[in-house]
Amino acid sequence: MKSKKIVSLVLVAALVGSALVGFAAPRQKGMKISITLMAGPKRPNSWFQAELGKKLNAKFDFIMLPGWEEKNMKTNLLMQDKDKRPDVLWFNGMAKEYRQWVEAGLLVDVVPLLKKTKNKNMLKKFTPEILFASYENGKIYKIPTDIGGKGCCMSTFVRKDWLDKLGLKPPTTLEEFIDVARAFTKNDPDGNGKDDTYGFGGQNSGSVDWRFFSPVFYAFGYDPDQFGMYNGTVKIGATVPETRKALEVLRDMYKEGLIEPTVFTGNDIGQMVAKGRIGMFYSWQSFYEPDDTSYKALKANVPDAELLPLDPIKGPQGLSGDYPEPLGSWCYIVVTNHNKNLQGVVNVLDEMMTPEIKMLNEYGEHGKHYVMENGKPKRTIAEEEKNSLGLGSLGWICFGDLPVTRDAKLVKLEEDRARTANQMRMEERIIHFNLSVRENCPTWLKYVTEISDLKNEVFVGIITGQKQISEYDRFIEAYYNKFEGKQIEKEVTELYKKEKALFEEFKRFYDKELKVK
Ligand SMILES: [Ca+2]
Repeated sequence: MKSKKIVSLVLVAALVGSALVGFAAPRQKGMKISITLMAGPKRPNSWFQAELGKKLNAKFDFIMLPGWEEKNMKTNLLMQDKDKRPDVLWFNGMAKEYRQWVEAGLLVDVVPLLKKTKNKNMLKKFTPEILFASYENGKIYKIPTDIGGKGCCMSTFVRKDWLDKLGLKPPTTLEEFIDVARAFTKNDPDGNGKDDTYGFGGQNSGSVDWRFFSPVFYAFGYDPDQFGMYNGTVKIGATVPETRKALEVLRDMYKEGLIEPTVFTGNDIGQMVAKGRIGMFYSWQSFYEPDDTSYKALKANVPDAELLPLDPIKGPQGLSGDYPEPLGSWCYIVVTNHNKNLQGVVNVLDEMMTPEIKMLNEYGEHGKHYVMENGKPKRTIAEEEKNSLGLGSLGWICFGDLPVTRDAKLVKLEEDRARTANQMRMEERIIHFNLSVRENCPTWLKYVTEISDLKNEVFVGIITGQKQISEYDRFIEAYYNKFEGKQIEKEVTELYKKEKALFEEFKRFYDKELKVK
């Protein structure tokens, strides 16, 4: 009897021992919260999961969503099963499913819960613009996340060292932009004696993306792929007469050989920048970061190479702009009816949205996983350890700026571009809808694929000299006749008016119910 007991004690000790080996982290206490996660290394039961629980006094169950292809299916399965339904769900897209969850009563209105949180971290961060897409009839069922952006992620860039070498100034007008592009193409700016550089280039990840042509299109006021206000009517940018003029400029530039041609066939812009093939381009602001892979590779090839961000190029009528990001979010979290302590869940979420937790998520524990040098965190662990610790798991969920000193040049670039992008938004030359275009504009929905295909075929054809500019007029004719363009404009303009009125209503609700005083 006695020996049997000893054996079982030994067994228990062995089990506890192995459990401790598996979970080097301390045991979790507090309320249980399950949450689905999409970002990060997708490691369940990680150090980070336990550490987060310790900090927020909660026992977390991280449910990792699979890749982009399967995430919706897994999400649907979890939501359908009342036992497996997570307390907090991360999602993006899924408009139809979201509607079904709301109607089936699976989601919780977080308005009264957010108002009762101790520090109101979320409410302090949410502007009416950020929250508007979540609002319906006095309720909020989805919480926008990943909202750290400053309003614009892109910029025009020029090779400053090439400008210096050829004795040129940074271009400000479209005329100067073309002159610089010409010099970069024809005057051997890299000094290798070979005709191997282009004035202007852009990215093509499998299809033509007109955003990369923004310096020319925006100089004429509009984005071919975005809605904008035109003489009191909301139109798609491809159909306004100014866009025809932009196409003529691009056609002439292409004919002169100033545009790097793989922008129409497929390429990797990072490689082109790194190899010094193009002298100007429109792309992500992250190219300007000293740690950027492409910039570093460029510097390794040409030590005095320098990328300079430019204010947007001004067109003949003085118009210019940068691409404004939509003000809402691309992803959300919802609180489901699964947990018995809903206020507790929202309290924990609210305490998750702090710079400290953001720092823990990105870098781990100070002194153990990173050190601070000149106000900047520096990892002291390898990439693989970062993953095995589960760092980054709360990506696209927790928000708040990292409490670190940022490069003044980068901060200025962000502010400058936010300003020039916001100008484009204020002048209503780019309109992002919060209400669903899909639900409100049936005619647009009916033809959008055909319109887009025809536009791409005609625009690429004209720029590359395969088609005459008169093909643009045929495109417009098709837009208004075959694709019922007038009806599209009517529906989209009505949507814009409806949205403006609803936003005013929401702002009154926000000021009364949600604004942190
Ligand atoms: Ca050359």
